[in-house]
Order: sequence, then C-alpha cells, then structure tokens
Amino acid sequence: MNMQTAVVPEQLRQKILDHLTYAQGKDISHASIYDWRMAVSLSLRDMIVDPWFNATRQIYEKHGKRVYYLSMEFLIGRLIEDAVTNLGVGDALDAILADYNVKLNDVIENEPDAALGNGGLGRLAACFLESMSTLGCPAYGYGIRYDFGLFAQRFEGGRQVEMPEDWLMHPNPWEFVRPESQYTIPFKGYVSVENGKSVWHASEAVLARAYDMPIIGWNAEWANTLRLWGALPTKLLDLDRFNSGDYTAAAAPEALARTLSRVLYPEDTTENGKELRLKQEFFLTSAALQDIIRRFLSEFDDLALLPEKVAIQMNDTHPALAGPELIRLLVDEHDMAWETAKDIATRCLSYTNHTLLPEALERWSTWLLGRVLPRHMQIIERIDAEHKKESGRPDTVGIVMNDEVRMGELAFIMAHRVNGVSALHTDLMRETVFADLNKLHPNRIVNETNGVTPRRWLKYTNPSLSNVITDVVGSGWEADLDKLADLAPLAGNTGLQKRVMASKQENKERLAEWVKGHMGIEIDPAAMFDVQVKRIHEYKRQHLNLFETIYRWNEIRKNPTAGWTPRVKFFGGKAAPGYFMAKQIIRLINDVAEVINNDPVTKDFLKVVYPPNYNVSMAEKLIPAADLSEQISTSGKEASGTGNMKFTMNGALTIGTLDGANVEIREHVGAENFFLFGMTAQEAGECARTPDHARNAIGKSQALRDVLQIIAEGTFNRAEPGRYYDIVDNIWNHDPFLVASDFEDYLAAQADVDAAYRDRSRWAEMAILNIASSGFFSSDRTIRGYMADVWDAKSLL
Ligand code: F58
Repeated sequence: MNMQTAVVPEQLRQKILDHLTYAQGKDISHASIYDWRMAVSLSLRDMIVDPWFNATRQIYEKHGKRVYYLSMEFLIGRLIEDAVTNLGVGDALDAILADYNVKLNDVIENEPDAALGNGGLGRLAACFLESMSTLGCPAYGYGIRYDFGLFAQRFEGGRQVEMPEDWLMHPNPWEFVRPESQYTIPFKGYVSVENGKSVWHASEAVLARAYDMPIIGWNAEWANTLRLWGALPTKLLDLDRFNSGDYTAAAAPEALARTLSRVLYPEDTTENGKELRLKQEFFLTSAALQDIIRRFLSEFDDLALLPEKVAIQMNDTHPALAGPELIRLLVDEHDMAWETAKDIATRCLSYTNHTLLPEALERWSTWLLGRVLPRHMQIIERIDAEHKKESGRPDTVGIVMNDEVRMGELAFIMAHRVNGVSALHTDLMRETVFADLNKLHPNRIVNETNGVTPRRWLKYTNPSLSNVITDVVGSGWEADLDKLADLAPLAGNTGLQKRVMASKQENKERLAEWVKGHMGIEIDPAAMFDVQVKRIHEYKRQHLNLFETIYRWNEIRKNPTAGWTPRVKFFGGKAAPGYFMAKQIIRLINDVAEVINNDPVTKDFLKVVYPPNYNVSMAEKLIPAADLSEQISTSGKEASGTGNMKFTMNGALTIGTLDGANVEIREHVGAENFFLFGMTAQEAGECARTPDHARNAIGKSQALRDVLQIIAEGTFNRAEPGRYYDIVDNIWNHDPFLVASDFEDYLAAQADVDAAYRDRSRWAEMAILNIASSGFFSSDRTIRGYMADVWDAKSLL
C-alpha cells in the first residue's frame, strides 16, 4: 500500500484534533507546541500500528526465521522524522497544521532526540532497524531504555560541560509499555551442584520490563519492533528490614534497579571496567535471551530448532555475555546437554567488531565477573578450556588470560560469523587482533561494509536535492539507491549542475541563518562550508584540521589580498567526560574560533563555527549544507565511519585518508573526485614504530613549526599562556596518531580543494558524481549482506 496516496488528509486532521482533545486534554486555542507535537506523534503512531500488526501476524503465520539485534546503543534521534518520511505524510501534515498557524518544522523541533548512543555504533544500529523494516526482514532490536541518554554538551569559557539529557522528561509518545513481558535478572551469589546440576543462588535481582517502539519502514509496508528494557526493583521495599529500622538496606533493591537503566555510559572507544556497566550488559543480554526463548517456545517445542528460527547479532562485544547466558538458560533451565547447548548457541550467534584500537577491546577482571556472574564465569572457563583442547590453539588466543576475560575472544569463539564494518577493517581484523583465531576458524570472518538509511539521510534531511533526484531518475530511488547512478551520465550537464548547486545553496543559507540566530556568528553562504563532525578523539584528528585552520589564518594575515577561497570551518562533536586530551582539543577549537572570528583582516576568508551539543538533529542540519567532508583519521584506526557516507550522498566532496570506508567511497566515486592525502595503514604502522617520527616530520615542515609556535605563544589564550602546553608537547614528543607526519600532505590536499572550488562547474560535476556513486552506501545493501551471509534470513515482503 502506498501511504502517500492512501492517506486521506481529513482523517489525519481528525485524528490530530482528537488526540489534542482526548489525549492532551487541550482545545485548539490553548494547545502549546508540545501538545501539537504529542497529538501529531500519537496520530502518526496510530497509522503505524496497522502495518506493525500485519508484519507481526505474517511473521507468526510463516514461522520464519527472526533476527534479533542486540545493542547497548540505539542512537535514533527524532522518531517523528522517520514516521513523517516513511508514511509519506509531510505535505498533508504541513497543510493541516498551517490551518491552525502551526509549523510542522516547529512540531518536529519540539521532539527531544532519543540519544541512546555515543556515536557511530549506536547510529548504525538505528539505521539498521529502519532498513530491516524497509526490507521486510523479520527483526527485533533489543536495547536499554536509559532514563538519560548521552549527556548534553555546553561550552563554558570554551570548555565542554556535561549536563544530563532528560529525554524522558515528557512522556514518550512512541512507546508501548508491556508489563506482561517482564523477566527477572539475577546477579551475584554463589553456585552449588545439586543432583549433578549447577544451581545459581543469586543474591541480587532486578526486573526487566519491556517498552516497545514500532519502527516503520519505507512506504509503511512493514514495521519491526525496537524493544527497550527498563529496570524495576523485584520488590519496592524490603519491609522486614524497614520495620527493623534499617532504612538504607530496605531501599537497596530499589536503588539497584533505579541505577541499572538510569544512564548511558558516555565513553566511546575506551572501557573503564565499572561494575555497573557489566551489570547493564548482562541486564540487556539476559532479558533479550529470556524473551527470545519464551517467544520461540510459544511457537515451537523443540529447542534444537533454535538456530533455524533465530539469529542473534551481537553489536560489538557489549552483549557478548549472550554466549554463556544462552548456554546457561539451555543447560540449567531447559535441561539440555552441554555440547548441544554450546553448538546451538554458536549457530544462533554472530558478532560485529567495530574497532581495532586495543584500549577499546572490552576486558573484565575475572574477579569482578566471577563475583557479579559466578555461573557465567564457570561457563566461560569451560568454553575456553574446550576451545583450547579442540583447536590445539596457541596460548595467545585464550578467552581468560592474565586474570582477565577478553570479550572479543569470547564473542568470536561463540559466534558462527564475525564481521568487520569495511573492507579495510575486515582485512586488518584478519591480520591483526584476530589473526590466530582466523587461522583456526578460516571462514568465520566476513565483511559487511556499513551503510546509512537514505530515507533519513537524504530524503528527509535534504528535500531540495531529493526533488532534483526524483526529477532526474524518477521515483523509487529511496528504496533502491543504486538508481542514483542514473545521475552520472548527466554530471556534465549545466542544467543539472545549476539545480544541484542551487539546492546546496539553499541548505547553506538555512544553516547560515541558524548559526546567526543561535550563535551570533555571521557567515557567508557563498563561502565553502568545510565540516568535520564526529566524536572528538585524537585518532580522528580534529587537531590536524585545526592546525591547518591556524596555518590558513596566519597565511591570510600575511597576505590578505592573495585571492583566498573563503571558507567556514565547522566542527561538531562531544568528548568522553574523562578524556583529557579530547577536551583540550575542544577548548582549543573554541579559543581559536574566538580569535579568528573577531579578526578584521581575515573575516572575509575564514570563520570557525563549533555549535555545541552535536547530535543526530544537528547532523541533519550540517550535512546537507556541507561542501567539503573531513574524514582525516590516521589510516588503520577508523573501522568504517558512516558520517563519510552521509556527506557523499548529500553531494559533499571528501578530503580524506585511506581509512575505513573512505577506501570504498573513493573507489566508487573515482579517485579524481576525492581529495586523498596521508599515509596508508601499513605506512602509518611503520611510521608509528619509527623513533622520533614526530620530530623528524616537524623538522621538515616550517608550516607545522609555525603553527605549534603560534599555539605555544598563547595566541589564543592570552590570559593563560600555558593552557595548551600539553597539546604542543604531545605532538612534539609522542604524536601517536601521526598528525605531524601527515601534515604537509594534508596542506597540499587542502590547496587542491581551494583550487577545485574556484571552478564552480567542475566542482558541481564532482558533487553530482559523488551523489551518483553513493548507492552502495545505503544500509539496505548492508542489511541484505547480513541476511545472506550472516543470518540466513528471508524477507517477508
Ligand atoms: C564506531 N565505533 C567506529 N564505538 O569507530 C566507526 O568507525 C564505525 O563506523 C561505527 O562504529 C559503526 O560501525 C563506535 O561508535 C562506540 O561508540 C563504543 C561505545 C561503547 C564503548 C566503546 C565504544
């Protein structure tokens, strides 16, 4: 059914007015924008429920295989956007709301972002949910319903300050609470053996309660469920203890439950081994598995069939307790033999790795894991011992080593497929972290290059470009992104170039207005918009970009009439609260912006804009307005990147290294339409091992010496000259991410960018070729890959 034609606007209007009256208890004259938002959301939700029921019914009727995507993070952003786009009701809503002097955009902006994730890993999970629904893949997302999502970021004196993100302050109109789907999640205690069976006597427990959100696919043809678990105490109060006067102990069960699903851990790429984090991971995993088994048994009687009917994806190692937990449930609670249970678990499970950075690979001390999950510790040790015996493997690949449980090894051994997220990353997985395991299990590692949903990241965020695309390639590209290839033969056509650039201009003007209104900075929409948005991390090298900015500023000052190509440099992103260096980089960007934006000499050629609190919604404003996309990580460090794909789809050109999915982007768009610089992963590896690599590189670069000198002199922080000593010292003496060694090449590539931008027609042609080649980066392609190579699942559409 095509909702675009099926929706009768008058029915929608009536629904909205009814919800305003009966759900919000408001009449039109008193309704606030919040009331309108709730009424609109509930009306859209009504429209989603029918396709959702249909999908569920079909899954039950066909007894097909179901996919379960377990993830500690789902960075969904605003759900109203998916609903409006995929139901095709944008124009109708616009018109209806206009009758009451309400703007659809204001309604949308009123919804808080569901920021239940840190960055790429969580956003990928959200794109996957949408694609699985679009493709009719019978799937469930399982996650945690954190009360507080990723912290909100403010700048105070240029410094990042974190504030709680209270997205559930108001009721969430998209969710359905399911008090009947509730499971006990045990912790701690001890294990005894009774009649030859292991019995876990837990000393703590919480309840996991399900909250369901329907995830609608394109054209409303299918909807899957995202089931988020909230923690509840098993009993509200320990009455005996309360009556005996021990009030603190009496409230303990409640305190544990309240903290469990309270807040998302804000670390990216580092783990800090907190007990609460381990409990959260088990909470998600156990609740999901108990739910999966319950659903399976409601349909089939023989648990031996589980691998035919159930595929469980572990999104990174965070749910890697799924292996031991599934074995525990099968053996301890369903009386299955150990070997059978282990075999079944392995055939159900698969694992996606998202990073090779050693500091990001999860490890738990055996002491902590044994204390919090004593039964799982036993199971893990047995898995490890058996794997060692069966494979005759070298000692280097143990799960338990040096009093630590290595979750990557556990996930690998308990999975029948392990995947990387770009071709390069998968190759490096085979060659480095999992080299030994790959030899023992040669066909287990596969590649599934990431993708992003074009419904949100093109159709919704860039309506003007979407219209141009539809005019040229016809309708239907939203669910068949390879159709964009039809733009390629017309890349040289001046008419198309004008239209594509006019759309870009419109987006840039809208962003410029936002920047003026929200940040008070005046920027010229005719300038090149150069954007780097992502988590702040040394390996992503925002400081490389910033050093180039300082160099550029200094050069303009020396020679203001040299015919500079005007640029606005946008930065966006949050740092982990405990990551000192990343926070220093944030502060330096803000200090540099302050000086540059107030310099009368350079004001027509350079501005620096760092909007606080970068999130999904901010990405949606920035990406469609970008001319240049900065993807400049040290080669070998960025597993894939997904922002890079969104920019390409929206017609920004990339300046980037041969890292992650940049490699594939460059292959698709063509080397001549991509600004490449820097060392390869192999060269970077060698460089990092060379003593004094940074000093050597600095010795060869007058430009970099100047930049470091300008910073060290306190140019951007007159009040406190030593403020950035750490950054300068780090580059001179350590520079683990090779900023110095790639600097000159980066400058050269940036000069090429300037030159290219001056030839407007050539730039337009390159932009069109980027858009035309982005079909491969649809998450639909990625999900088809998982369905075929990993899950063996079939579409029901
Ligand atoms: C990201 N990882 C990768 N981790 O860095 C990026 O290259 C890739 O495109 C993306 O995954 C999707 O595959 C990432 O975002 C986290 O945020 C974790 C959160 C929890 C703690 C460890 C890092």
